[in-house]
Amino acid sequence: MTPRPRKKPKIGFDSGPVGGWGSAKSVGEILIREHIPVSGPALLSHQNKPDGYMCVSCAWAKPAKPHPLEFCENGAKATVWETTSRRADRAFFAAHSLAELEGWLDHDLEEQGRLTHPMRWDEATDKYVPVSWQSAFEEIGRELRGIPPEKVEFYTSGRASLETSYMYQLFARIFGSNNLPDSSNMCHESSSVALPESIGASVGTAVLSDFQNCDCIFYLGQNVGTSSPRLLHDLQDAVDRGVRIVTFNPLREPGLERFINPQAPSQMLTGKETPISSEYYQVKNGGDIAALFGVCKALIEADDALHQPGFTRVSGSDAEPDDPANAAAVAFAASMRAADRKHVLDHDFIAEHTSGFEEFAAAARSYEWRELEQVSGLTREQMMQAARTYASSDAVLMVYGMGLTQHVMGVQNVQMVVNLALLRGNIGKPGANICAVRGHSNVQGQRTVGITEKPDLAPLDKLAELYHFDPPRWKGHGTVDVCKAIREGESRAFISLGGNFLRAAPDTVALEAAWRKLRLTVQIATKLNRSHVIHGEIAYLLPCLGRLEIDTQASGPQAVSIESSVAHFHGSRGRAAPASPELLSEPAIIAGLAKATLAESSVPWDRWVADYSEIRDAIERTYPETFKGFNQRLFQPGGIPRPLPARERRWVTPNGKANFITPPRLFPQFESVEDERVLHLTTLRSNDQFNTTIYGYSDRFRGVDGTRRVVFLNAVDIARLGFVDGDRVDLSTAIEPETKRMVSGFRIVAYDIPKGCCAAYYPEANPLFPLSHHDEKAKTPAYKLLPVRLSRSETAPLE
Ligand SMILES: Nc1nc2c(c(=O)[nH]1)N[C@H]1C(S)=C(S)[C@@H](COP(=O)(O)OP(=O)(O)OC[C@H]3O[C@@H](n4cnc5c(=O)[nH]c(N)nc54)[C@H](O)[C@@H]3O)O[C@H]1N2
Ligand SMILES: Nc1nc2c(c(=O)[nH]1)N[C@H]1C(S)=C(S)[C@@H](COP(=O)(O)OP(=O)(O)OC[C@H]3O[C@@H](n4cnc5c(=O)[nH]c(N)nc54)[C@H](O)[C@@H]3O)O[C@H]1N2
Ligand SMILES: [Mo]
Repeated sequence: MTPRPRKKPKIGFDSGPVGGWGSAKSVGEILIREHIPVSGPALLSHQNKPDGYMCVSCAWAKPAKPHPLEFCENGAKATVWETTSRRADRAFFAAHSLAELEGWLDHDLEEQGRLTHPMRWDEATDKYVPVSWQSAFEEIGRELRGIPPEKVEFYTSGRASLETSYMYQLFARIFGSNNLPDSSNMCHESSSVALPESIGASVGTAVLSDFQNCDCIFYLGQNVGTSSPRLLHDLQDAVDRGVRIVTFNPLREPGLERFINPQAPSQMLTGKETPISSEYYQVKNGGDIAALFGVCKALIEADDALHQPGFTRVSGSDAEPDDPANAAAVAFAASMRAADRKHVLDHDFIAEHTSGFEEFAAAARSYEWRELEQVSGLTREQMMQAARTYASSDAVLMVYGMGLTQHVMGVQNVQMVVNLALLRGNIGKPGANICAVRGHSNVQGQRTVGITEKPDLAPLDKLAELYHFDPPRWKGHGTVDVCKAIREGESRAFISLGGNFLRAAPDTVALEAAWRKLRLTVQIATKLNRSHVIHGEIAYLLPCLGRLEIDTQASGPQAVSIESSVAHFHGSRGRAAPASPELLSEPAIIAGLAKATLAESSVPWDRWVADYSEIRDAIERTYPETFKGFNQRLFQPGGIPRPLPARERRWVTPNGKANFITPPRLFPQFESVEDERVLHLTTLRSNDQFNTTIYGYSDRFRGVDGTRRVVFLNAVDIARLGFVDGDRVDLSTAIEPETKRMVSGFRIVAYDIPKGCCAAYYPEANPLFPLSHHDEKAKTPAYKLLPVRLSRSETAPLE
């Protein structure tokens, strides 16, 4: 099937609330478009149920007592996308050369449907041609044996199960490589670096019941309506209990404003909306450290005032007694006293559990409000108001997503959230915890079973003991290191367990050029994407079963498992018929590759594939405490909770304390910062995509239909820069001037976004991001803040 013609773009319409009839209609449309048989909707009734399958979209918690239909619009789309009746089969590949497919858009490639046969690229015809699994494994094994292990990359995207991921890391390590980059390197790596330093936990500490026990939620940089819509139910229930939701986001995201539950008939019929955020602070892109410092400053200074006789003055540097803002802080302190609160801060908690408070408090006091206002884009009164709400709440939950992690100062963003929580003991008590909303449905779990490039995070001694080999001890490549190694010609082979690395990673143009020089690319995938169309000298495309499909092995139908965003493990049993009889499961493919590659190993690969409960036993042997009773408890309603010491206020940090960590500055240092024509770009997901999988062109929440080549700008900036709404512009990177990075033909859309900021969709904007533009410590690409310039476009519209 050649790409379908597209509708004319429509921009600027009002979508109505998130959920509601718009959501129901959108699910109906995709069911029809993907030719889903009538059994499709029946399949959905098993989604996220204790005995069913775990959704392949986001990682949000699966409740013990699910709703009759425990899925959302985007979960339904993901299910439909995987169970489509369309096929990218032998006939499709016989009809299209890869040179031709290179000209296709992301949507058009995946829209061809499920891959059906193992394929090898044929140089003579420039086409993928069918091969047998056996010959594929043999040639890949032969090639890998000829390449030094440190030059082979074993990438994973966060969907593969715990069982598959455990086998994959074991294969890589027995082969001799710690090059185990993961999509997590582009996602929550900032949390994985920040949280251990701050509270001795590698993941968030929140569980589902915290949403029932909190009285306030701080909600930062996460787009719930699109990225984890089922979490809206928990927010809606919280709002109904009177919980206040304080949101920090540069864009006014409809999902954070109002919601109609599409599964509640009374709400659908009456149109009754629940307002979500009670306070909405449109912080500038990258302004969160300053905003949170403002909130902390207000709290600390009010607390200082409470401890002064008569408290007439706050202690901040710019707070004079007759300053009206000093009066506000004093009034804040007075209101705390009137409410019978002796302190604004929880001094007992700080003394018993934390370290670093004095340094942090001194930094907060010393910032001038003017500077905090300028960097955050918020007013002093807004930061004071957020502080008052915070101080008058007893259990505050901190929820955040990519808006905080994908930054040059992403680790410090996360640590600022923890600092704020620590001021009032808001960690490790019911309703008060840190909730890092994860992306992919098993991205958190992959790390839990050893997918990591950092040898100190993998149980290497245990693996050595169980499997009698000497695991590599050197530090492997994360995502940014891989891109660098490929560009420098150091990597020779890239094995990809899911994902669309070329489109997901930064600096697309340079990476695509270097990618073609790889000796070997092996893609284990369900659907065709650009990382398959561009390829190495020897290239394989290995199609696998999806999680929704029935996976029958020698011992019968198999189940797999995943870890949710709130650190619970869940079993998952596929229910749909496989897309093709030629497909192998991911564990079978990993075993096939391992057996063909490794001269010898004591791993019983075939036994594991015959019965996945044996892999789970092996996981339990490797991590006895975390996975205690794994097989027995696999389908326990609500999942198996993972032990997290920080939840019990046991801090597994070097000093045994929860640490206040003071960011060295408020904002990254960019050379271009003084140039008024430079805007700060953030990149977004539309409501009609899952990462680089573009379901369609309708981002109805933001009123954009029929195109993705848009740049959202404040109306004042549009006029200031001499443009009008609807103009076509080119965007170019305003740092690292030696290489010109540009994307062209983007349409300006006036939007409610702070002045000086702009936003565009990912992955279309990825060519703009230099590889070096990443978090200083975690190396997470800084996709949420890039200085750019806009110029009038000479390019014809490329929708
Ligand atoms: N439907 C759907 N669901 C998904 C995905 C998908 O693509 N589609 N992807 C999955 C994956 S892998 C992930 S990681 C998650 C991603 O889910 P999210 O964490 O929600 O990530 P994004 O959608 O990239 O953007 C998050 C929000 O951050 C805001 N933001 C941007 N810059 C800043 C900033 O500087 N400060 C603050 N405070 N906010 C900012 C944006 O306006 C946006 O609302 O979703 C998962 N779920
Ligand atoms: N500018 C910018 N760039 C970003 C981001 C951003 O916010 N802004 N976000 C980053 C983040 S958080 C992430 S996680 C990445 C992810 O980005 P992607 O690499 O796009 O992640 P996936 O959704 O895993 O990849 C989609 C592909 O996975 C394959 N697939 C689907 N299901 C399965 C399966 O069951 N098994 C296997 N083996 N393959 C399957 C399909 O072939 C599909 O084409 O992008 C990152 N890139
Ligand atoms: Mo992600």
